[in-house]
Amino acid sequence: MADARHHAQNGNGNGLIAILGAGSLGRLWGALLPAGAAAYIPRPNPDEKATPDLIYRFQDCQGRQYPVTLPALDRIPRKPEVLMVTTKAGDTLAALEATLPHMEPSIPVVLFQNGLGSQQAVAERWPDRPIMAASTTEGANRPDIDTTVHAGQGETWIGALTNSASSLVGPTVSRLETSGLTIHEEPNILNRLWGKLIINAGINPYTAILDCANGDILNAPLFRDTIRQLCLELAEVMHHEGLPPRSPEDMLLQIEAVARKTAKNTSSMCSDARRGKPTEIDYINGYIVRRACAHNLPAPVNQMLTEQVKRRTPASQQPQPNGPGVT
Ligand code: KPL
Repeated sequence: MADARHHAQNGNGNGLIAILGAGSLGRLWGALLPAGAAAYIPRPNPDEKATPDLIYRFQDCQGRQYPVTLPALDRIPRKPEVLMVTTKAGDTLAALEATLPHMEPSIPVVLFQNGLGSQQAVAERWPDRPIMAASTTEGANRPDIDTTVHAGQGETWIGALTNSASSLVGPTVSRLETSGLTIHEEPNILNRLWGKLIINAGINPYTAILDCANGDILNAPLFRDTIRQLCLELAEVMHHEGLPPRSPEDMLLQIEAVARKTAKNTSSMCSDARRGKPTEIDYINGYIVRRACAHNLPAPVNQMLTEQVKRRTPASQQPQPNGPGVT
């Protein structure tokens, strides 16, 4: 198998793109960015002297497979010029606390987390750094530990969260476009992230509780009996957050359309729950509950789904949300 990445644009002369978080999404970008342009940031490991390269098999959307070797950042003499953060929402703040002190204050940081809450916590923690958030519909999964599959071609939107990020969104998008993926500048990234939150709030917890594929929620009594109320709660909270109005009816149609389109998929939350891993419930329905609370609004369906998903996850594995103060 030859490494099919486009060596022509190998990033020589440019700074590196550093990837923090080597899950499916981080490995997807690691495979698609030009060879030599990206490196991964390993977890701190005091026992290990030499950090190994990350070696895995990558399968593209056409089913072609090739090997990828992603070097560890600490073994490359070039400085990173962009930091992509592809950690789980609940791990992000701690991962950045360990990483950012070693990075130039001017490096653009692009947050790829699901849901909401973790991105604002990072922007509040480092308000003077150029922090951006990304919303992506690229689909990637890892059917086994050594393989990453690009399961569905999507699009990515990137927008500024802090003032100093505003002028850097364009250059960062151009740099990441060397992956061949479709990326847009997004002037209102929070609104875009709320759009994705609607879908995740209306699909993910049901799949985790019912332990089923996305399409199977559509006829389940739990979904049918509560989804309208969930959409009403979302519309109220979004209105109080000052976001452009969206009708609960449209939200329902959108949720059902995505559940049908991805009928055979196992959602990220169902997959985490099945593997006994921490889910991102605190950044999806749990975030909606926290925002509802902040506006003195009831959110009983989001609350019930949050509690039921947590009941499925062992207590020791539950993530800690970034606190009620996070907006
Ligand atoms: O984004 C998703 C997820 O699994 O987190 C959906 C849209 C539900 C697709 O599976």
